[in-house]
Parts: sequence; structure tokens; C-alpha cells
Amino acid sequence: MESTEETRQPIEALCEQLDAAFREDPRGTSVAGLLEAYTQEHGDWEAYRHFLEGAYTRNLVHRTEDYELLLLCWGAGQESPVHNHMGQRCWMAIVEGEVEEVHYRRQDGAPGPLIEGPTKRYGLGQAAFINDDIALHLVRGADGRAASSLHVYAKPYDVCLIYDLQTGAESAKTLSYHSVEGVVSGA
Ligand code: CSS
Ligand code: FE2
Repeated sequence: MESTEETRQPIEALCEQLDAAFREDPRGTSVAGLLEAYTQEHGDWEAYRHFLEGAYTRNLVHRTEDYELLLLCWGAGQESPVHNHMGQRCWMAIVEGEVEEVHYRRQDGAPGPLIEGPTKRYGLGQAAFINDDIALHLVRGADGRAASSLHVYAKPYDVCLIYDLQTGAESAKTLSYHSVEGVVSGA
């Protein structure tokens, strides 16, 4: 992602700010504020917006050794499986519609159904944070409606663990990109 000062898009400026933020502080203390400021003012994330029948899409905006920035597009009724974040930090900021997440945790000791925690709802321009110490979660557009959200994962990861609601059984899921820097994979 390279461009001159005059042509630099707001989302490119956001990536530069995130590059600097993680260089200065790997914990990403300023990330939620940067995401909120961007999502409240800018619409050029639309260049990465792709919906697909059947599943939510993961669209890569920018990836470094420290973090990745993705736009996730949640079609009506689509949701993620219950998943973890592989010991990494995850920020989410809403750019279109409203998003809800449902928290879960596993039973202590014995196998069994996941235990449901709170459901949280986020509107346009709001940011959320999660890691494995907080909860497992599933994410979807609120009220079964379409939505889009920017996600930062620090550090990036390509496989996560997903969980069966009824049994608590854990399995690995490979995470892939529907598009990279605006270009649909395989197109
Ligand atoms: N972790 C899921 C989205 S909810 S944070 C994913 O990256 O596909
Ligand atoms: Fe997640």
C-alpha cells in the first residue's frame, strides 16, 4: 500500500497510524481510539466491501508482522462459529449496520455444552475488544441484518479454534481471505 501524500486515502492513513501504534506499543493501547476515529469520519472502507451468499467474508486491507486489518462483511443471517483468538488481541469497529457478539465459555474440567454469557451490541463507529481471557464468542449482524466491521488482529493468525455449542468439542478452522487489498481471490 504505497501512495503519495496527495493521493493517500483515509484508510491508508489509518494503516500508517496502526503501523506506528504497534511499533510503539505491541499491546496496541491506542488502537480502539484510532479505529473509532476512522469509522466515525470515513467511508473509503467500501473499496474492500464484498458480500457472499452463504458465509461472511474476510477481506484483507493490510497485514504486517505485528497486526492485520480486515473488513468483515456479515450478510443477513450470517454468523461466525463460536471461536477463540489464538492468544492474540482482537479489535472490531462497526462501519455499516449494527453487530452483535455472544460470549461463551467452556465448562470447567468436564466436557459439555458451552456456557452462554452476555450478548453485546455495537453500532456505527463503536469499537469492541476481545481476547481469550475475556471469552470465546460468535459474531453476526444484529437482528439478522447485514453489517460490516473492521477488525484488527495482533498478531495475525491463519488458524483458530472453533467450538461445538452442544458438546464443547474444539476443532481447528483455517481462516482465509475472500479478497486481498480489494481484489477478490481467484478472480
Ligand atoms: N475472528 C473471526 C471474526 S469475529 S472477531 C474471523 O476473523 O473470521
Ligand atoms: Fe472473533
